[in-house]
Amino acid sequence: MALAFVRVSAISPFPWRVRRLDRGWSALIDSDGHEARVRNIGADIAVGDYVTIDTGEERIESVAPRASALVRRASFEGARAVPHVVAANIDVVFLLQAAPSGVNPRRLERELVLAFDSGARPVVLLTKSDAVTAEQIAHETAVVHGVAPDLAVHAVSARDTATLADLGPYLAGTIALLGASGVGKSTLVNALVGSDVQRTGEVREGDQRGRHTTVAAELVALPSGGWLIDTPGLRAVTLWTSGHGIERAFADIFALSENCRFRDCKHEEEPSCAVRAAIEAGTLSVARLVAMERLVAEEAAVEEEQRERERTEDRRGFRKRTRGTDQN
Ligand SMILES: Nc1nc2c(ncn2[C@@H]2O[C@H](COP(=O)(O)OP(=O)(O)O)[C@@H](O)[C@H]2O)c(=O)[nH]1
Ligand SMILES: [Mg+2]
Ligand SMILES: [Zn+2]
Repeated sequence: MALAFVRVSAISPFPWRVRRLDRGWSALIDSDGHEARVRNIGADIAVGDYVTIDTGEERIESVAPRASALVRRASFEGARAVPHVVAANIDVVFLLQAAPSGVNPRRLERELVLAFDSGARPVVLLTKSDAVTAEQIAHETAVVHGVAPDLAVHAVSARDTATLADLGPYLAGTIALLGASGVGKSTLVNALVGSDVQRTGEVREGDQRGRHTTVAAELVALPSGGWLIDTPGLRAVTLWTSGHGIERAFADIFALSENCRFRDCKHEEEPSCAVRAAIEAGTLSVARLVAMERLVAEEAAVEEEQRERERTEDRRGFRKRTRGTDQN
């Protein structure tokens, strides 16, 4: 393993980094490449967190404030919104789209909102470039720029490592990978790391039933000194409450709506609606507007659930105080 390249500063007040989470346990790694396995008692931690542990190396004592975090909604159980921090302290989010099957603008928009909200920089990778022509790459790049004109786009192939040279500037930091199942995330991780650290679709196809497949996110050390976080099993990317992710991912629509006559224009029946005018002029697609409205609604639902939960917790807190005991 390329442990000698771990970049956590030796003088950091948080010398350990969470490499992976297992049920109730964390696998940690320090700047010297030492590994530790500690309990997660009461600690709210995520892969990528910087932490301190007790001298007995048994449990996590404290967690550094996160510089960035990729957060999605984890659970629909009982209609309760629960956040899931997929990766913490990331610099870049690679959004993978397979060039042969074509960019999925709706998925890209959704992942872009998540990436912008994380605080990290989104970068699009058109994968499996060996399987398409230069014309197809140009076309798919245009599709990406139709979603977000300023995004960096790189065509890469795990089968042609020369294409990976473009990614060099990103590889000193911590990178999270997002993309639909089968786009080539694990194959890319293996190509960048230079060994088969992640299981890929090819392996899985030959699997016998019942054989364990890893589904947990995991920090993988890069020879360049950075880190990659593959996110296997992250099929549905459901939004958590958004900061400005939606505004940034749909900056064109937000800019247009500045010119609607009414500040609270719903872009439906209102007169002098700049958004509908753009749709009629063919400069904005209805699908994109609908996609944005869906994401706005999704985020609003999470926020409403959060408010409801806070109200419930306030009531419980009040009951507790008046009774003086915690009954359950
Ligand atoms: N032609 C080609 N196929 C690729 C490339 N990268 C991945 N694949 C194939 O795509 C499939 C899915 O890859 P995998 O890495 O498991 O995707 P994941 O589900 O996103 O982790 C596998 O059959 C890979 O061999 C590539 O660069 N070129
Ligand atoms: Mg995979
Ligand atoms: Zn409008």
